[in-house]
Amino acid sequence: MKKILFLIILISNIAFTQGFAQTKRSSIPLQHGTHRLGKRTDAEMQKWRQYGLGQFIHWGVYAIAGGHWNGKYYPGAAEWIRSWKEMPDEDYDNLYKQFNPTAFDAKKWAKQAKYMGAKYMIITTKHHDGFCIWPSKYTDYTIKNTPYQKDLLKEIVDAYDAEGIDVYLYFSIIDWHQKGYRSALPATTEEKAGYEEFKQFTRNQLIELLTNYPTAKGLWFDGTWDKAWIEEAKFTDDLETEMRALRPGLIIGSRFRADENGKRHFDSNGDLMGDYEQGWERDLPNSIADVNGNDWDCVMTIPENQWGYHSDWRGYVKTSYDLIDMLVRSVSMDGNFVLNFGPDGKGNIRPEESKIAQEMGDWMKVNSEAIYGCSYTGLKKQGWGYFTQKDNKIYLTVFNRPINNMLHVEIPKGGIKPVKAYFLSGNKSVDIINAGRNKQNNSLYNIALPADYISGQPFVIVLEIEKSAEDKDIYQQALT
Ligand code: JFZ
Repeated sequence: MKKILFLIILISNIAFTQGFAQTKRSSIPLQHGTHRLGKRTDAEMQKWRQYGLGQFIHWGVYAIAGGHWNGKYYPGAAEWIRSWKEMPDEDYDNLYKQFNPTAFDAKKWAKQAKYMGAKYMIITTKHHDGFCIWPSKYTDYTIKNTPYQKDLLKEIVDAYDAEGIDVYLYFSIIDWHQKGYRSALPATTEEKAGYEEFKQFTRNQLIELLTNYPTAKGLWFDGTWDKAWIEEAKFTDDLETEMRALRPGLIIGSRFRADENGKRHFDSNGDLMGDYEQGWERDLPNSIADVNGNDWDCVMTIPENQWGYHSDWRGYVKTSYDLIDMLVRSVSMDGNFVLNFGPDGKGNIRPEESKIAQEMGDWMKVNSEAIYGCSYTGLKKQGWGYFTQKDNKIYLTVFNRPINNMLHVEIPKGGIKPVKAYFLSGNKSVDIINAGRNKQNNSLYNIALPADYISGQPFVIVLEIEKSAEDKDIYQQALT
């Protein structure tokens, strides 16, 4: 009897937890939907969640053109220049013969990224143009056939590994150089055969990358919006299974494949496909509600829409404080923030980017405790900045200092209570003023900044908390 009772409890517990994870799942039966419901809990993904800050690097032969051809300025994103009418395909496809990045120093890049505070990096192994920065044996259009010859990818992976920065491989499914590649469904028998070859080629390259660069932690896919690729739900699903079997722990975002109904990122049941949401591109969620409890990262450019090297940045160029704001904002909503760099054709990181890396690193040196391993607090967002949290410490990163020097904090009743507050830098303590309760009986506090405190940059106040029992002395709740 006891055993049966135990079993009933066990089963209902499982049903409850599974049911919880499945609340969003409707009953559409899918063969090629998500492989998993709910968040990954393994060590690799836990580590991913702690990164906070990452670096993206877009580097390829487009860096030689640098957003210009025949003296003309290309207004698009530099890495797309091959698609510009002013740039003949033939000219572009011969650029690799000049690719000789003599100033390239992977260790220097990795050291700079380390100083900036990046915990992971994403490198373009092959962008839409099809040029491979590793000596792929499946095509001649690679670094091996440039004057440089050496394996750039290996140099980069080794250098970042040495700095303890996890490497992720960007891979574009779009490949303008590959004969069989099509963006829309192939019509003729010949085209169909060509596309089959292209699929095999793509699979071979991915297996090659995973085999030859075994320390890479994951793949960052791009160019998967083509109709032709979307229609390949079975092939892409099988390929995902194969890659994951080859490399347990591998991390792949939601931008790899579509389900059998052509749904991308989220399958027909609304469930996330892949390990984290990969749709925040030069864009951030407004509030925690927008991320639906999923893991996510935001990839961001310093200028407007330039990923590869463009020698002439026009329009607004973000400052390090703009970017630090986005970083803290991302972490405050359980996301990672990834900042893009586009080195030039010689392998130099441009001065504007180096300056940003330096300034962000200077800030991180003092304040990274409010970033690494931190997560969403559940507290109501306030106008002065962002909350992040790790264990019993809540970090208040202040971007907009209130005119009355009071940092307002609202704590839901019966959960936690503040114990002390102090500056993260220098530990100087600050007063916590009890500001009563609001209509919902939440506790209100004002953290009082010293009026004579001056800071030229965003700063962090630590608020230590402890668990508090349900309050007995609450006022009668207002009736509405
Ligand atoms: C893609 C590429 O075309 C671009 O060159 C760059 O590599 C970037 C990181 O990725 O561009 C995109 C892809 C997706 C979106 C926007 C631009 N999106 O989902 O909004």
